[in-house]
Amino acid sequence: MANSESRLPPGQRERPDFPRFGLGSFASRFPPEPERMRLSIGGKVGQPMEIGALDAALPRSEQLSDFHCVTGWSSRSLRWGGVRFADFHREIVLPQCTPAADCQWVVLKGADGYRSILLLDDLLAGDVLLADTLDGRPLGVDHGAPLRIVAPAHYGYKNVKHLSAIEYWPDRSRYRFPRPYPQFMDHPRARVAHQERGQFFPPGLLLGFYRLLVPSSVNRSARALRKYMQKRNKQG
Ligand SMILES: Nc1nc2c(c(=O)[nH]1)N[C@H]1C(S)=C(S)[C@@H](COP(=O)(O)O)O[C@H]1N2
Ligand SMILES: [Mo]
Repeated sequence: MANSESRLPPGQRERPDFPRFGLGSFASRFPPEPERMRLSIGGKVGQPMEIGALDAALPRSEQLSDFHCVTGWSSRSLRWGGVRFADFHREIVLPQCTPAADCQWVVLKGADGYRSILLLDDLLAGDVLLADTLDGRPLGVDHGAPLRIVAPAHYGYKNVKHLSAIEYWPDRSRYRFPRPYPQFMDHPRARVAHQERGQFFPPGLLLGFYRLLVPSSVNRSARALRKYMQKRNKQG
């Protein structure tokens, strides 16, 4: 497992903190009801379904993992809690929704309009969580309340926050990286160890460009969060 003694993957630099992070317009987007879990399971399935809580019978899991944003920053040894995606898939999705046998891809959608896609095989890895706690506390709106994907072997942009839908599909034809992100930013697998940062351009070039965006994106995300919290506090 990733820990503080292990070396960082290629191109990554450690940050002492774990900032809220969203590029472009996503810095100032929030889910309408971050305290309420509503997760739909769909796509090419026999029976779509909507759930309002993780089944209490599913085994809970805690893990320490490093988090790697494609823009080059990493936060180390984050303590996530939740349910393994593999357990959820096997215990809930397979028996109750029956995805078609040829569904290799899974689209993950966030309640803020964000989305990403991963191979089902990648999501079934033992360190992929449907996480609802960080550091032993329920996820805050900054880090994906009420539920997010944690897939440590994949760049941050695959780790969808505010998870609202999981869709099973045979191919990637129904999926598009959310606007205003250009397609080159979206690698189908985005494995950190292989520096699959994006498409069409070499990873070093993307990284050089991305690094320039980090300070302003971190600031913008933090400012938007402060504004959001002020508004919420006023509303009571
Ligand atoms: N719903 C949603 N999920 C998202 C994003 C987003 O803007 N919205 N940004 C992605 C990116 S680029 C990164 S690096 C991580 C950041 O997670 P954090 O804000 O908890 O640090 O979330 C990813 N998941
Ligand atoms: Mo990111």
